[in-house]
Amino acid sequence: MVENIGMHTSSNIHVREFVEKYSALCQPDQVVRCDGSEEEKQRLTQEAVTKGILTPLNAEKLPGCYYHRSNPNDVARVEQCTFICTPGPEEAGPTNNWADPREMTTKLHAMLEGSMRGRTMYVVPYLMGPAGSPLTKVGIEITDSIYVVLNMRIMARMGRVALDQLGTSDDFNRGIHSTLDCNPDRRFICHFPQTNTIISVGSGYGGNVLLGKKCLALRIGSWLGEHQGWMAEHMLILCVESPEGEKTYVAAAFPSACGKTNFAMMIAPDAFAGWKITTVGDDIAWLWPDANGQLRAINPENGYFGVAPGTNFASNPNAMRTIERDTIYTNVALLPDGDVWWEGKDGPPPANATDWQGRPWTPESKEKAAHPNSRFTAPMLNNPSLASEAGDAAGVPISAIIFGGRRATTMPLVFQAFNWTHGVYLGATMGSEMTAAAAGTVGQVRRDPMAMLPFCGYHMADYFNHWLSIRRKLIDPPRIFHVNWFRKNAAGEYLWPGFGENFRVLKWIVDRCRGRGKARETQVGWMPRYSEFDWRGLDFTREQWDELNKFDRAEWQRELLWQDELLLKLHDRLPKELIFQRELLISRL
Ligand code: GTP
Ligand code: SPV
Ligand code: MN
Repeated sequence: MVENIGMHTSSNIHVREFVEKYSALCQPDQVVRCDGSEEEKQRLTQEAVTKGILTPLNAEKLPGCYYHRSNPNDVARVEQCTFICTPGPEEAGPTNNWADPREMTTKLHAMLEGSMRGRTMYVVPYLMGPAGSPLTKVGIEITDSIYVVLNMRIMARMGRVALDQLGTSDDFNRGIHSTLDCNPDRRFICHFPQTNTIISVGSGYGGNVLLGKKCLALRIGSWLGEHQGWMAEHMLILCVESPEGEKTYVAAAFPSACGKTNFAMMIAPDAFAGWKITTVGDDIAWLWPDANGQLRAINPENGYFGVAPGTNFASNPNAMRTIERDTIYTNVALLPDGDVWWEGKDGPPPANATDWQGRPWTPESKEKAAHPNSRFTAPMLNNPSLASEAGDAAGVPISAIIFGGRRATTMPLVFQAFNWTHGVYLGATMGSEMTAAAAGTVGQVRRDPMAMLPFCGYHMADYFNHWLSIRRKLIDPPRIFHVNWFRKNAAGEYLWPGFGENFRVLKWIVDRCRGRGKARETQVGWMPRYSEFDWRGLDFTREQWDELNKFDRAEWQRELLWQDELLLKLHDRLPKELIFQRELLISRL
């Protein structure tokens, strides 16, 4: 007999039916319905510690923080195991894995049958978006992982607040997650947009299992957005406030592990006293044209699931302060005193550590102490630079959209699109080197349109069309830009200091949006002249600038051929605007 713990059985009959259906299938020993309370957090945390799922960290240095190691075979998103299950393959398009929804459901249900015997099933109601926002969505995630519950509690508005918003409606995302035996051969992350359902099995890691994040807020979200006239994007949202108090909101799409969290939490260099950057969101934006033709955005999340390596008090002090308390650390290195460490943290490497796989580590060790995709999960409210607007149901008005990739060659520091359509072309043809955030070949350049290649829940060409159609609902569309912080010289060194210095680029972008910044027209777009950049407090020579922004015709020709890889795949549905943009670029080159 299934025992009920926690909150009263939901009064929503659709939630009840959903939970009953999957508890009958998965056959857990008990069902725990989560209410999001502090008492519940304490109880589940204690249980996770008892079971060895979490290790308490040094209570003085890191109060309320815990450490987790995932299975070494399960450390990142797995794109080859991710499926969009629409009635026909053409809806998912050539950039997604497709499976027949009925066949896939049968296969997954067979794996789920009895999968929670001896385990607890947790029912996690959550909101993506601030309560009361027109775009906010309710999700119910069923999971057998206490780690998932405790992460969801940080990443989303979890518990009673979601059931209150749901009322008696059956309009909620149904998420089912079971870790099974964490076998990569039985790992599937499947999306069923038609029934607003997600089933994830065989993984316990991040974007595979925190179903509100990439699965609902991006894959299902993008599908809903296309049908309902809004956009779900892999974007940070920030606010730039000038010393005079002028606020400009900017959204930026960079692929996974390409700098969104850092950019969203950036601090302007000392020379720019009075300038303030605040964070609305660091990973996902939901955008919609409002009744006045203004593009607005909310961050649907409530926390940060951020990359640890490279995070330090010089690169991202706001993140360092954010993760000082009430944070879950996954796959970083553990120090003897219960502190944590990762490559690129402040100070010299520790003399002794335990690596992300639980093995002894010293600075002489050949392997990294922290996994390159090790992460922190931290509450948004911890962020010292949190924007006061971050929880606003009405969202913020967006003035600029930035696309950017990780490119060692070809791409200059920053340029501005000639117009919205050209900007959509820039986003659509964006390339970036692959990172450790997904299983695959790190460093290899691939096309990652709008940083959404792994996250677009429908046909990528229809997605481009959707971008173009949004323009028709905007009176003064955001200006669109392309940036690259990662260009290297022949010795393999970065040509641009990055991090806080990216503020100079941001300031130029804000000035362009406000009709103040100067630029020259180039083959690829509007670019700042060396003399038009604000260099106060930084010694960066014209020669460095020229190398950083060098236009190499041969590289651009190769770039155009690379774009064909993607454009040919999408050709039968590709909007003609993008074909024309490509032709225009060729003729300018
Ligand atoms: P996801 O959470 O995977 O979506 O990643 P993200 O886009 O938020 O990337 P994040 O800000 O976490 O940065 C990823 C890595 O890039 C970290 O190791 C950073 O230290 C590094 N990084 C971020 N910004 C810069 C930059 O301006 N220059 C350089 N060289 N590295 C950067
Ligand atoms: C990303 O890979 O873009 C992330 C981490 O933000 S995950 O939640 O695992 O997708
Ligand atoms: Mn991301």
